[in-house]
Amino acid sequence: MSSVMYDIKHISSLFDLRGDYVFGEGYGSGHINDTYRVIVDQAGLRVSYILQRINSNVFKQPIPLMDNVKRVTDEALRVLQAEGCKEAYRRTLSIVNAKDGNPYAQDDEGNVWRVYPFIDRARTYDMIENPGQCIEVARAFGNFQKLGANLPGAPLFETIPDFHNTTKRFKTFQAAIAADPLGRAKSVQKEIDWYLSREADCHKVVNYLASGELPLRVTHNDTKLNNVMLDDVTGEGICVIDLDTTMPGSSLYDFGDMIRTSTSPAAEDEKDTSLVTMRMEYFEALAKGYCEAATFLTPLEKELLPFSGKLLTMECGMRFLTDYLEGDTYFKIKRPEHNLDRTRTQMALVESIEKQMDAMMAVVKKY
Ligand code: ADP
Ligand code: GN1
Ligand code: MG
Repeated sequence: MSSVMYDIKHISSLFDLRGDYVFGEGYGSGHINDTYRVIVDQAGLRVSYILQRINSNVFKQPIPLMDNVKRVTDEALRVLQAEGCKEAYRRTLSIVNAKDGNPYAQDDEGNVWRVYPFIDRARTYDMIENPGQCIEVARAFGNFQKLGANLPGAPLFETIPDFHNTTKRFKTFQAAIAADPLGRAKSVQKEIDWYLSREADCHKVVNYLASGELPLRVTHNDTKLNNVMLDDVTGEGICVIDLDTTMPGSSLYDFGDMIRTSTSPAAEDEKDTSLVTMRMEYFEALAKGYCEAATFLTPLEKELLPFSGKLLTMECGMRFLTDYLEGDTYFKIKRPEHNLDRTRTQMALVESIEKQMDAMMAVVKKY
């Protein structure tokens, strides 16, 4: 949650919530936006909404971003309703407009806010609990990509340019080491050298995309475990959320981040890195769920599925370390060395993936 206090009651009043404000509270554990649960009394019935401040340090153009979100969620709703889904509004986010008719509202400081209906009887998980959840998560994101493949209209707006361009991420990392504004580099030389030694891996997918050997698709680009809601009763992956980075990308970015966030028994910020490991049973469940839904994958995309886990974990670790060197300006932190702890878990996970690459390849061949 942001350290800044906002007047949630006032901001809620900018939206067409058709009820009397009851209360609002900070919600969730995302690293980027400020998320609140707001409860209103609608003619005697208590109804919850999600109210979010879009992080403008991260998303420089929140209004075209909201246009993306509107296009994607409108299409999801249209498809669900055409299929006769009885709970279409539980299976996609949908935008609640502001009173002026816009899909967002701006406060007096220029912050951009949005509201979604609160998805009930479902939750997100920060830690994976069993391989069955991996199947659900991978299927949900695979189906989301299918939806993206049929999205009508012009390409989506690139909300963060070069978000997964690991060649550029590597250059930014090198620049942070050179600038070293807080003099932190010398204390993390081991970590820096570890990432620098893996430069070659950073160029692989970027080069395949540039040559056209890998296709550009509409991808979610932030497929961490807690960006999909699982039904409380059935465990089904019912709704993909956090759509801010939905834009052109590679299927490998999405699958890679699922491996990063859904195969290890350790938290992203675990201090004891000996607990971090890529569990094959969980990887197999991801591969199964994803390949069943993502029927469009090319042979090269399939071949690179195991590598995608290494790439996205490395990328994320490098981003955490860059943020640590730059003074923790991007990811929310709750303790001084939070980004450093995150950096180290990602290193341990990459090493675990590296050791199991051949076995992961054998698993992918089954699906
Ligand atoms: P961030 O970009 O900061 O990760 P998210 O959009 O992922 O923000 O939201 C943070 C958390 O809030 C999610 O992990 C989820 O637990 C919860 N959340 C977001 N949208 C909804 C919703 N519509 N219904 C219920 N919970 C939600
Ligand atoms: C951020 O917003 P959230 O918490 O779902 C980040 C991802 C990182 C992730 C690391 C827009 O995701 O790219 O992989 O933290 N989102 C953005 O946990 O940078
Ligand atoms: Mg999130």
